[in-house]
Amino acid sequence: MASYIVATAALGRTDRGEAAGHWRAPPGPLTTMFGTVLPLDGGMLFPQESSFREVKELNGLWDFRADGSPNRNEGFEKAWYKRRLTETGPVIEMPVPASYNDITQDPTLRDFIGWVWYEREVFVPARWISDEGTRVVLRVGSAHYYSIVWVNGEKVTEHEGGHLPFEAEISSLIRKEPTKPCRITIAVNNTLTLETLPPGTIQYMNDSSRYPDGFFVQNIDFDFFNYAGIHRSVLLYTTPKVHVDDISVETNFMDNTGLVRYKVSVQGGFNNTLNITLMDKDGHFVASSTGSSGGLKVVDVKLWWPYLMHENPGYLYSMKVRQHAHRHVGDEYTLPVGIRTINVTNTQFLINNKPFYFHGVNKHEDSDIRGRGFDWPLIVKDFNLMKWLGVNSFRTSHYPYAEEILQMCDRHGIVVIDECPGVGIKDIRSFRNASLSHHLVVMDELVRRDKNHPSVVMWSVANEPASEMPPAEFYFKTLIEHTKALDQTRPVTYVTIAAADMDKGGPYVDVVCANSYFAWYFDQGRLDIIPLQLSTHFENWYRKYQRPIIQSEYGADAVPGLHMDPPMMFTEEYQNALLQSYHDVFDQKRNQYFVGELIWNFADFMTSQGIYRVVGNKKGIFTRQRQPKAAAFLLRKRYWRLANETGRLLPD
Ligand code: GCB
Repeated sequence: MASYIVATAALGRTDRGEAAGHWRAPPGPLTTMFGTVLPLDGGMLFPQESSFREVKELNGLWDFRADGSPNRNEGFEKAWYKRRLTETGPVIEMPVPASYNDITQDPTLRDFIGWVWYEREVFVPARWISDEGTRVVLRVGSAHYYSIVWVNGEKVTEHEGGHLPFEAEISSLIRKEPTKPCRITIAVNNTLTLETLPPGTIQYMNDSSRYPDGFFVQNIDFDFFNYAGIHRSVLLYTTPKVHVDDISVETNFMDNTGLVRYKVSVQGGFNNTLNITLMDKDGHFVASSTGSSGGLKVVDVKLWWPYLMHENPGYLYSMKVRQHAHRHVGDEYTLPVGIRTINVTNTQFLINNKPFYFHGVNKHEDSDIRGRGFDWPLIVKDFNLMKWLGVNSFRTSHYPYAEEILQMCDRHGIVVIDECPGVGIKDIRSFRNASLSHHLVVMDELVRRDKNHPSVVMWSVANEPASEMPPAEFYFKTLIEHTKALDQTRPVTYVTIAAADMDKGGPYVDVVCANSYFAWYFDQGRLDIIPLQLSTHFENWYRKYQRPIIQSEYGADAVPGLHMDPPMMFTEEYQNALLQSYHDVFDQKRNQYFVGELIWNFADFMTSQGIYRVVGNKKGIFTRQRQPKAAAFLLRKRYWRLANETGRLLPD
């Protein structure tokens, strides 16, 4: 069970943090109690088909109902999970995966806060039921924010957190009533609290002369719409009873020889034999080994290189893990493996011992109608746009993205800074032990899911927290040390906006990731201050911490089609001119300690409504529909030039 004892030096006491356990609902009408969750008692391998495993996707239309009762608790009071959802009230059809917010014409559903209920029936193949040696697992790729899952009215799991997968073994349950279809009910609650990631608060408006009875709003301190629902695929998959539960690889090389160190864990039985075989891209044998841990030597290694750094980027070997169990069928799982190293010096970010310069983007999982729902056409279009731009990297601002996206990054050589949902941590009460212990669990879940992706080169534990607050120092020191202990092969950062932030967290991060919005949020319209302010800013960072620096965000809103020359804020000309001024400074620092630039943002994206946002954040260089603004062409020219100057393989 992943729960952490958090020693709070600052408060001088020790407290037991319940990991992702009793999710504390906001006071008042949304209260419901949950059981304890055991999130990390196994691996979380991406489901895959093999001769021994099957996958059945449950995507499509589900029955759906939002619990509009005043306390949002009617579904629990009336046990909606016990019967078909159609028997307890009206339902609508809801696509999965998708956010539910933008699907209907109903503004109350768009801004709904509380429990929504999804249900669908599925036929489980008869042989999955009759074969006692088959293990059947129900998996949800992600659902935002808190989920409870029932199968045929029995609770099988619950999970806190909106961007990471969770699953439950349901073999014995479906064998109870083998001839009946299997009814899956998933209740999802998007309420954010001071202890959730990201945090939020519910505020009741009690002035009855201005607000109706029970009126409340959800306050958040982050700049994107809190989309909700089942955002990634729901699957049933099988494994043999005795099965490969988890695999970890670490890679290295010396001269022409690569090394893959591996660890495999098997669940469900003993007396296992494990055969590990590494094959190259063409399926040719490369190396083999036996046992649950060991090393594979790769002669004439083909390294995993980033896009634009090598003529053959994203080279992946396949590591086949074949497990034979006494009197059982055995199992097989094949993991793609990229052999590469990451190192950070005081001034450089090294991939395979060569300096790597990030020229990339920050993204969001965000699009019209789907919200944050997984969508292949969008994902492939985004990769094509990134390649057109000459992007070699992106940051998963501000939460973990779908695994399928990381798999594409592995194959295409797109480098990833993998960020957890630690965004908007601004309230001092969100630095308490309950928050910290949940944040630690989220890092456990993130590293467990993404540890084997060669594209992931750095972990980001947070974005722009209020690090000037006294408890922040202990909070981030604990978080960063914990993450480094989980994975000793990758650097760790948190993304900062204010110089004051780093006074506390700076010594612990391996790379300084600094956001800044000169001539936008400050000195509005004054592009002429950028050279001075930006270079002073960089010099101060470097003098103080002697770490490589990445400009992890910079940009300006531009309403597509709005023009003014001389440039004025919100025009395409201003966005271009602001980027250009930043680029001039980047180019001065590039050969010193400055190792990357990530534009904010790849595309326009939805936010909550407010006077600073005109139907969302418009800092995209593409519109939300993925059409280029003028800045896309500016950046494209620059990135291809940078690729030629920095990306070629430097001679030894
Ligand atoms: C930031 C945040 C990002 C915002 C952006 C902006 O510093 O990290 O989430 O969207 O600024 O446009 O204000």
